[in-house]
Amino acid sequence: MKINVQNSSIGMTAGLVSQFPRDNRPQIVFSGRSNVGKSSLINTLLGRKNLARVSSAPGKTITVNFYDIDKKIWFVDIPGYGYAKRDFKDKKRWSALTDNFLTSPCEKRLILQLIDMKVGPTEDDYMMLDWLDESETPYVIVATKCDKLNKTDFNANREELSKLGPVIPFSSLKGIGKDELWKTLYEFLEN
Ligand SMILES: Nc1nc2c(ncn2[C@@H]2O[C@H](COP(=O)(O)OP(=O)(O)OP(=O)(O)O)[C@@H](O)[C@H]2O)c(=O)[nH]1
Ligand SMILES: [Mg+2]
Repeated sequence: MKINVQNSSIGMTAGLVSQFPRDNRPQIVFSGRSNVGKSSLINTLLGRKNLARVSSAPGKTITVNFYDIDKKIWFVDIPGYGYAKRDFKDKKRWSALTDNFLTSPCEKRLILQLIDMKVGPTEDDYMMLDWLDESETPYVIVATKCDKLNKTDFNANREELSKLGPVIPFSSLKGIGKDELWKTLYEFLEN
């Protein structure tokens, strides 16, 4: 598969299950707590400045955003979890929408589980990883904002995270990890 990332656009912004696309395109899903760097990661992978909105107000939107990548795959930005200021009603809406998405049928779906490399895994991250293990959904851990760590902490935290699954350190700020992540995505898509 050859993907022309230049040919990408916002495909669908789904606030309701009925708005999810029903086709058999492979999906690359970006999951993680609010503010972990999901939108920045999507923009960096696509070499775009602002396709995915980088927010100054975290956790605002509760939609599943589908980015159409060269009419071949979907990049799926699911709403971030663990946003403290969200009220009960919004938390319910969040879990209903994301549960429905993650359990919706798809022939080929890889979850990129984003974990802030400096903060380390949160309770919510562990819950998500447990769910991924139990449901046998393939995933790769992307350790975001890796530019914030010195070499010693970088190595120590990579080691810790690798106990949870395959890890790719990433920095949208510095462009670190972009090639390695694309390589992993191609391997997934071609197998
Ligand atoms: N130092 C550093 N900061 C980053 C990096 N990636 C993102 N950020 C910053 O982290 C903040 C959140 O980034 P977003 O990409 O909007 O994160 P998000 O997970 O999409 O956030 P929500 O959609 O609001 O949940 C922004 O202030 C970014 O500038 C990175 O690689 N390094
Ligand atoms: Mg975002």
